[in-house]
Amino acid sequence: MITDLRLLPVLNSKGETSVKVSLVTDSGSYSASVPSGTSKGSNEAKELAFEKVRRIFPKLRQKIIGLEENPEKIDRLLISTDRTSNFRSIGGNLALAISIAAARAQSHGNLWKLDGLKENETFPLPIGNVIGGGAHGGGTDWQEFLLIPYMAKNPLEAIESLIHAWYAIGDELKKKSLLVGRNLENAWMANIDEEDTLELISSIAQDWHMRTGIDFAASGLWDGKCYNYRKSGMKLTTDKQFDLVKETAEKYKIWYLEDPFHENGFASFTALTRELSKNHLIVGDDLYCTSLRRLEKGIQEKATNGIIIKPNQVGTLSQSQRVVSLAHSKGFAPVVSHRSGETGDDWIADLGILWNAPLIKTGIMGMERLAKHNRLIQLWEDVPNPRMAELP
Ligand code: 2PG
Ligand code: MG
Repeated sequence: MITDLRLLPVLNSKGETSVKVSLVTDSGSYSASVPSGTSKGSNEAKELAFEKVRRIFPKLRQKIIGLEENPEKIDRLLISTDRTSNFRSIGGNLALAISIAAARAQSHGNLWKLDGLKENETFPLPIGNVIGGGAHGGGTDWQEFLLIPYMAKNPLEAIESLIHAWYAIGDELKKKSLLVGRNLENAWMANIDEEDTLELISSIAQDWHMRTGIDFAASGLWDGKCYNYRKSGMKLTTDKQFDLVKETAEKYKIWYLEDPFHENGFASFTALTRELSKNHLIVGDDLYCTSLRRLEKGIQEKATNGIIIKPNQVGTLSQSQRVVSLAHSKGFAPVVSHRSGETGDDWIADLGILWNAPLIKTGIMGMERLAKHNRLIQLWEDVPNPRMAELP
């Protein structure tokens, strides 16, 4: 039974005050902190400022104390108390902190086995962000240039190779006097355009036997008519953006393509998926916002073959879980993801295993990112019959 529930402020990696909840049951105390994004989709659950959450919290606390630690039931209570479609009243951030703390309580702190043990536990391959731009900071308009150590035999090998590649890229940028610093996710910021970035990451990916990816975060470029490239002054129509994305993917063999079009550009996604899905993973992030309704539309329109899962885009674990199940059943790869404003909490690592996700976006450096890697590294030692995910 839940005997106490506390709300605590916690600073995230952007220095903002985020929500942490600590839930006490007869068996112990379980907490959860929630992250915050920068390039957010307009269909995400509403995040409320900590002071507002503090005012709302007592009412919820009263309803939850005395209940069993049944996460599904608690999620239903959160949804019915809120009474809006996007957690406008109680905040998606507060809802998610409670939802995860409850699931942690139910699984005695081992979220990865919330649904019981599987015969084999599959560990997701990490996607590391090496060079940044867009809203996260950096020289390019595209937000993230990514590496995937798809041949890694275990999480330690995967993260070690990402760290080596990250250093190698930093050294190269320094040598050419292009390095500016690190951005929100500790990806390198440099005086470098898209093309030179692609050349650099392609050669590093080859050296380290990795696949490459891009998160275009193209909603940030879209003004309702065109995709605006602020650095080069280029303004691309939908058709021209499509050509650029396709050419880039083919010329540089970019396997992973996230949000190449704006959040309502379903038709562009469908056209790209029709042409590239055999050899590429086309992933919707702002496109779906971890919403079941939007994924249903994506399935119907064959918009992508992958979906980013960010529980704070929707507000509870059970809603996220339903999106993951639907994605799996339709052959869409679920990619569990961090946010640019992360706390030291590591629950996405557990969710990657629990949900059988082939990939996890975690970033590389910074303790808030390494916390997730460390959790995967440690679970690899503890979990019976672990195996790494394999990519097609
Ligand atoms: C993204 C994320 C994480 P943000 O766009 O995929 O890298 O960024 O949290 O700012 O939405
Ligand atoms: Mg994204």
